[in-house]
Amino acid sequence: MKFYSFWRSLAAFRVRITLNLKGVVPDEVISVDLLKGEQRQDAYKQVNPQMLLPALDEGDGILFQSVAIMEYLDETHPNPPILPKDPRGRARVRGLALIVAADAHPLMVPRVRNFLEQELKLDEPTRNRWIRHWIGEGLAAMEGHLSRDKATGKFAHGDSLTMADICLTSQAVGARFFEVDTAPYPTFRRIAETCLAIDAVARAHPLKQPGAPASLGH
Ligand SMILES: N[C@@H](CCC(=O)N[C@@H](CS)C(=O)NCC(=O)O)C(=O)O
Repeated sequence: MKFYSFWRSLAAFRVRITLNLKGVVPDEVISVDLLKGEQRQDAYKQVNPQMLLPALDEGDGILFQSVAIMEYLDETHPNPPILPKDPRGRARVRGLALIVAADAHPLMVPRVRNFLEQELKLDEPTRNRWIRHWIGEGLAAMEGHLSRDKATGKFAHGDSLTMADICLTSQAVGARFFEVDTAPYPTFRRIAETCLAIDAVARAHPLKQPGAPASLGH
């Protein structure tokens, strides 16, 4: 198994958590440096034409998109499960996961930030306003669901960790990277803290990966 990853990638973080939870160790972790734009070079474009991390290769065709990869790992390594058994629960967990993976996180990735800077010529404070706005919208949406729904427990769905928690945790770390205060979202924050205290999650943290700085300096 080859895992294409980068320390800072929040989508790769989601897959790292899943791999750790399931005790799967890739044979090779290939770092694609997003800060140097390596994802747009031919070598990686051959791997993933979308030029995004993460990607997983088990020798029979590339897997891409973190949610699809997490579900694949859940189906191939069922223990511990990261989706509930019941259809309604699965739909809720997928919905919460997609608030992050499909709606909030895609608005803050390098290709969007680069376009805002290089094509739209937005200065750094304006770009940061964009990023923080969309992070805040995602956090508010998550908090709205989590705080009102009886299905929320110790974790986002009941008392065991699911794909919703994995995505939630990635966005909590993203909020930290961009200095967004999560205090207005107490249920979200509580669950993120619970998840980050779990060894499989803590070990997957972006700042714990090879090549990562000790901190982001803020
Ligand atoms: N929806 C995708 C998002 C993938 C994504 O945007 N990955 C980022 C890193 S977290 C990336 O590779 N960005 C490269 C770029 O924006 O140029 C997923 O969940 O896998």
